[in-house]
Amino acid sequence: MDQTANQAAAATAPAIDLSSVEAIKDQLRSFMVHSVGVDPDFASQRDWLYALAQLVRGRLSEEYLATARAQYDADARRVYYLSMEYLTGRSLLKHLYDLGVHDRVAEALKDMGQSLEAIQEFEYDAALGNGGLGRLAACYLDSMATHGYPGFGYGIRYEFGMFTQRVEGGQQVEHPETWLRYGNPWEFERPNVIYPVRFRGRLTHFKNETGETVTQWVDTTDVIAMAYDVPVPGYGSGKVVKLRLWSARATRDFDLRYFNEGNYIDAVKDKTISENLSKVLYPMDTTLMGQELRLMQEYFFVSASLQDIIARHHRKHASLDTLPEKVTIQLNDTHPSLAVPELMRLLIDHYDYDFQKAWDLTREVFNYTNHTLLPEALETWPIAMLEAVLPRHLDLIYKINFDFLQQVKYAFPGQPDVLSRMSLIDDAGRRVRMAHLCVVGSRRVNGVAALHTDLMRAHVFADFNRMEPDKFVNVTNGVTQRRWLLQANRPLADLITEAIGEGWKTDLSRLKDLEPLADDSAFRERFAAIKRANKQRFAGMVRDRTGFEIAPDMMFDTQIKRMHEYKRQLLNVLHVITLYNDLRNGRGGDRIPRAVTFGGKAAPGYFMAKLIIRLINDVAMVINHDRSIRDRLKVAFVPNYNVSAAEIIIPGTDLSEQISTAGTEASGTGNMKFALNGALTIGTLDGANIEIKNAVGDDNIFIFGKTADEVGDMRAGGYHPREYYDTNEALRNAVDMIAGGFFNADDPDRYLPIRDTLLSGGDHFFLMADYQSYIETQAQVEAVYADQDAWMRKAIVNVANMGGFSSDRSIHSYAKDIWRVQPVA
Ligand code: 26V
Repeated sequence: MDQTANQAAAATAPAIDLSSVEAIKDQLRSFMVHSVGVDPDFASQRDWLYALAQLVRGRLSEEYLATARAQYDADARRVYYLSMEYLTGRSLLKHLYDLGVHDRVAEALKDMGQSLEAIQEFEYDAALGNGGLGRLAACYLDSMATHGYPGFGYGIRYEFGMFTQRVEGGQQVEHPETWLRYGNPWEFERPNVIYPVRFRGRLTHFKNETGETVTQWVDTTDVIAMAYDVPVPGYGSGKVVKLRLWSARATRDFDLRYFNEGNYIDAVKDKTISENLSKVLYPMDTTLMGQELRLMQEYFFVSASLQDIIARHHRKHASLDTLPEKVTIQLNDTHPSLAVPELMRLLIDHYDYDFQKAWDLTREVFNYTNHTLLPEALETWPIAMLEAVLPRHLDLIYKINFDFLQQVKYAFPGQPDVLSRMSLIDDAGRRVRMAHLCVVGSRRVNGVAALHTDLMRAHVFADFNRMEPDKFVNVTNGVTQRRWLLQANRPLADLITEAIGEGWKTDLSRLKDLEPLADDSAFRERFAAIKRANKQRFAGMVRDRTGFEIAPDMMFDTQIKRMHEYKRQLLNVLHVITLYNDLRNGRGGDRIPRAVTFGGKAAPGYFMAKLIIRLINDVAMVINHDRSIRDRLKVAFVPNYNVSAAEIIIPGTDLSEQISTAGTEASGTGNMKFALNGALTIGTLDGANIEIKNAVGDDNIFIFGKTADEVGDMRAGGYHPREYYDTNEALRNAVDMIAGGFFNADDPDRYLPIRDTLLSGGDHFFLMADYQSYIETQAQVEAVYADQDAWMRKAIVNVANMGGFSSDRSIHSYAKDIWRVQPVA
């Protein structure tokens, strides 16, 4: 068939019909028989989930094909988002809302004796990410699809996503997450979309006919990357962004000879080794582990993606000269940094470009987002490892570095120390600095919140910023209101729509129209009733997962995020213990009853983070069982915090804890989700908290603690945490109870390491310095909470001013300032 005939065939293919309850029912039965292969009269809830997903996927496929064809026909400039992580969560409800068929489908299922709410529980969370960085990537694809940007995501189809966390004896225990056990109903397997990815081997050099030295990478060990496509629909846009995830396959599968050589068992053994590449997501998001498998994963993903991008470019364009015109690539942190030398390698070794021309093209294609300033999270790879695994890339990195250091010499004459600071190579440690490679190889580099970008320019990339100031820009993070309000908090979404119309769903700035309603007592009552119902639901989850009872008339105070010392869950615990002491000692008569909930995973090898989880559980045991405080304080650690848990916890929270040491949390995005759902924030002047404060106003947020500048000065000028302990009795009591075995009489020394980090280990994250300010600010929170009218007024003002924190705003800003891409009609 020629192309026009194909087009006609696609247009006449029987369409999925979701326009009526009856049509949905007919097709659900049909998919149950033809796709799931089960008799509808005997189908389980999981069977119904799969039949429904097949039906929805069919519609998404139609929309995707139309989107792709329009982009192809328009020869649109495309943006490729390269991310090792996508923290999607569940998709069913999201897709139903995007397609505008949620209520109709719910009704169809009800007619058939099923419940949408019940069957959606059978979907596994797609947890192909650690935390903020992966969730951000998911929000960004949603916004690109909603607004019709020609976006395309690349990632890895990990067989095991983020581990499942269980709490046993108060401690975190990791279990593998087998999310693919029943198959992923959303993906399209593409056995024909495959690329070889090469590793190891050696370099040979020879002179060609024109006398130039040519380098060849030979004797490599190869793995095949095979594609799986996941459609990401926009909201009401009919547009779909493709997320292409790579899975590793042994080349042996494609090489029958190998099996015929007789060593069948060895052949199969080799196969499992190469297929390990896409086996598991690395579950540590800050501490670096210089593991070869991780390096190989990063390269595997980058190489397949670039080969695919070039193949797509070649469908329309004969030459790669036009690559920077048609393609822009966003590097989500340094994890895909090998894309820079990989594109160089492809241009030079496969397409005959000379170094300079290849470098000019490469630097026009890439952009890089930095997501953390923590030194321990900045990726570097040992030179020796690169030499063994990717010798050609190391060779090109040296050449890039040589060329770059010439520019540095020119820009900063007579300053040899600048050369060694800016070099891509850390000579002392014999390592390659991946962030430097990204900066040098990119056209734009962005931070993820105003403060973060400032700090990035002033510290980690200060020299680079002096050399190329226009390269560095800010794009503050955002979250998609389709998942974090429409789907996660339908009652509030409906109330808002009733009040101001539906515009907010694709233009969050419209929420501003809610602001006058903060003074409307009838509106406030409805808003409060919704919060109460959401708290009830949250309390149910706490009961199911911990056995603890928390009551909706308590203040629900929540901290959910990865467990990390810089995020200071321990500061929260110090407040909880202080509160407990007040209550025990009769100083708490007029205190507001509080339920303090924690949730978050610790990296499996992160001793201190795991110890803090255990402390929270020990503290919870003692406080929750102390009858003397008469249910005025409860503490819970909710196991296995993930996207689906967040969808219940966030709408049911009154007080959002965003208490990182100023200057450490790049942006935070949970802070935005909470405020969007009418929680008030207690937080430091860190990351996007600062911008949230500017948006909602000082009276509608609780700010405490040292500023980033103050923390910086104290670090430089000598900080003495012990002085706070010596002079603050409440703080001393709390620390002594932790260290003295008050919460763990069975093993009283358990928490000595916590006291040591605070008192003798330098208290790296300034808990002691911020304690008093935090305690006082928590008291102010209670004073406001005591006046529920005042509280609800502030909560509504928060919602009304969250317009700037939509991922739509972020994406429009990337599109305009960084990518230079336009929506395709
Ligand atoms: C780092 C590493 C290091 C090597 C092993 C695997 C791994 C995986 C992830 C990371 C990234 C850590 C950086 C990160 O997640 N940053 C968070 O990004 C959010 C989105 O921009 C931001 O809101 C958070 O403040 C920031 O901590």
